[in-house]
Amino acid sequence: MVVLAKPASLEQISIIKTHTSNNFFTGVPVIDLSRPDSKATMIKACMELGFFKVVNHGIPTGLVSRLEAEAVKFFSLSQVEKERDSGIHSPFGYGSKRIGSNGDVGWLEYLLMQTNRESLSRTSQTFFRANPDAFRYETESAVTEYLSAVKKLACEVLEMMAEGLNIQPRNVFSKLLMDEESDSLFRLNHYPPCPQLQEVDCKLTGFGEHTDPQIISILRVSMIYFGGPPYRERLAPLPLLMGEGEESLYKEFTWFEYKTSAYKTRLADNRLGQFMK
Ligand code: GA4
Repeated sequence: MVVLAKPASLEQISIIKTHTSNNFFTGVPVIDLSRPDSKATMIKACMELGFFKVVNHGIPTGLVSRLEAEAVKFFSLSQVEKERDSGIHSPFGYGSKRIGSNGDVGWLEYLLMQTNRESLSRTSQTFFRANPDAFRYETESAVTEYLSAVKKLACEVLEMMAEGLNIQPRNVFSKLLMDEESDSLFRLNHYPPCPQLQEVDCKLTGFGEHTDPQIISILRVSMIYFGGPPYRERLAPLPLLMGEGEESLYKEFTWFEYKTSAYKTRLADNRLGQFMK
């Protein structure tokens, strides 16, 4: 059976409505990892907002610029070249406008890769192919070196969180990313201008409103490392963090069960709803 998909159109994409900040929101908290109070400020940011920016994180800017340059080189290729083997490793590799298979669309193009060693080399072939053979190594080393640095940072942040919450052992969260079977992903997004909307001075959301289900998402510019647990891992509140007699609001489920059900729905859907007790 051959199914002809309708091309993604502009009407399907959500338009940004800029929020005017209210008196309570004073901006995204900045955590300076070189400061002795960074653990405490991080916990405060997690409790109040669940979102923060880290500075003095130790990822060399040279590493970020190298990978950005490789990404720019890839996205400047012709459409035919970029789409050469799209679909082979779906949903990984190159994609344009369509995010997932449930109708989410955005004004962006992207490269999506799995970060485990063997899967990385499989799911990043399109990216590496952007270069003539002799230079492929450049792209490959830019990706692997960046990923190893960002994973180290993700683990450091997760260990600071565990310590700040007095959870033992301190690698309770980071060991999930260190696990050989960690289901982590890497996404490189490119947001091209949208001429039709520029004419009417309207901004477009490159990527629709959504919630990432993984343990941690580390974003620079738009190169996102999604640190996820292994499939078999059960997701439940840590008993240590529950009050006496307090019960989880959700039924127990594994990361595999959650992911399988979530990825059948759209980005803005309430994906936890069906796991409520
Ligand atoms: C994985 C990482 C992010 O959480 C996400 C996910 C998105 C979704 O939740 O709908 C995707 C998934 C993620 C990978 C492939 C596509 C898109 C579901 C899916 C089947 C928000 C993203 O950027 O890609």
